Amino acid sequence: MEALDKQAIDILTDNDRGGYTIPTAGLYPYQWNWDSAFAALGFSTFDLPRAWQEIETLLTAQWDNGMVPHIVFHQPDEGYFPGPEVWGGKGPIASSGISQPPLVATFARKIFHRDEALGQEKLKAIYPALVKWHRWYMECRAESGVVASTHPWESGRDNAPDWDEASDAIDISNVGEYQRRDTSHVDASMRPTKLDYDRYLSLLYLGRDCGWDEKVIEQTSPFRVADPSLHFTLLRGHRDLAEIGKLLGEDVSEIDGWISTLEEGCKQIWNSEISAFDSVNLRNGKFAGSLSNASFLCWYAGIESPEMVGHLERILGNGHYIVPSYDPAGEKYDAMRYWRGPVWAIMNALIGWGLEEQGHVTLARAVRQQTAGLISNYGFAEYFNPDNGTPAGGGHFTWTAAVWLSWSL
Ligand code: 9WN
Repeated sequence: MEALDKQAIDILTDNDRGGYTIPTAGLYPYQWNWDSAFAALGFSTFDLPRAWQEIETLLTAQWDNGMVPHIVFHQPDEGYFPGPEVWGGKGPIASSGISQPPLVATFARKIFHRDEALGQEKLKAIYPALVKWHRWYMECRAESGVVASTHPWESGRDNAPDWDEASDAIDISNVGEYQRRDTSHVDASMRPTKLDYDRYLSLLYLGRDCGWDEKVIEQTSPFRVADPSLHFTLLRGHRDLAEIGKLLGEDVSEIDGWISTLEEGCKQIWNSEISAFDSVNLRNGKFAGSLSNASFLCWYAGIESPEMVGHLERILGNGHYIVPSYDPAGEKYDAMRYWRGPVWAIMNALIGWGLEEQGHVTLARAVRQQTAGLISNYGFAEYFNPDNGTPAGGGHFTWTAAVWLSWSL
């Protein structure tokens, strides 16, 4: 295990670009939002000041309206598309125009416990930015009481089956020619399709062309999908933010109100037809019918569900590595294609922590052991095939290394 610890530390160090960490060289040459939360957690196991710096750097990209972007383009790089000029972000640093699952408050609280004196000082400094970001989520994404994704990239689960039905409404006639870069780094069979990318770009242009005006986006975008990854991570994030606020002697009544709203909102993403948490298209009320790894983030959010326990036991019993990003029994299951099947160590970490906190000790142990087994047998890959463990996507991957180092935090 010591050799793997060293390898994981080397990955974080190699991917460090000075104050921020890239997910992996080539494929993802910028700072990504939820990747950085994991990077910070990983760094906190061997370099605490660097861990805080990762979060601080991310927050320097915060927009005036409170949004913390999903990609921060610190230095130009030809290897990624769409880059800063395509996005036309409105923040103090070149960035994308959407956010990503808000893990930072939760992870900052974990990092705080490694040195509470340093932690208290750091939390005090970042608390206002975190409150502003979470308020932006409540005002610009949670108008229905449930947290909506305005772009598949915002949820962090780009080509999940969750978006299929809702994406049919996206007009791609304005998209034109463009040159993808991802498929020059990774085999196209493991990535989203051309149609997926056309749709991603159409939504991007819609946001950019209205100057990222959230009201216009809410009123005109064909795509607004309430999604368990954003809903559960924000609910969990609010809980940790409230604890941070109390620690700092702040009035947290506004945050408590957000928690109640989102607890109530969980009912809206419960699909009784499949007895699971699911995504729902807010434009027509249709459920996606997708049991995904985000469905299993309920425990991370402090929400109990015997039915979800049942699903996880079934998938485990069928001999798959857990937790696949889409139900292997589902008709859209694709074991190597990104968020349509593969296992992601980061999602496993969130799910495993949630299970443990809610007292599902045996399942938590199974998720943890399988994740550790996948990494030790197949390396620090971006994701893994649930049928046989084959590593897929990018390698030398920051958040997979971070999961390896920080699971016990
Ligand atoms: C778009 C960096 C990111 C992750 C996402 C993952 C993938 C980007 C892409 O890589 O998305 O944001 O270009 O494919 O889906 O969760 O944050 O690792």
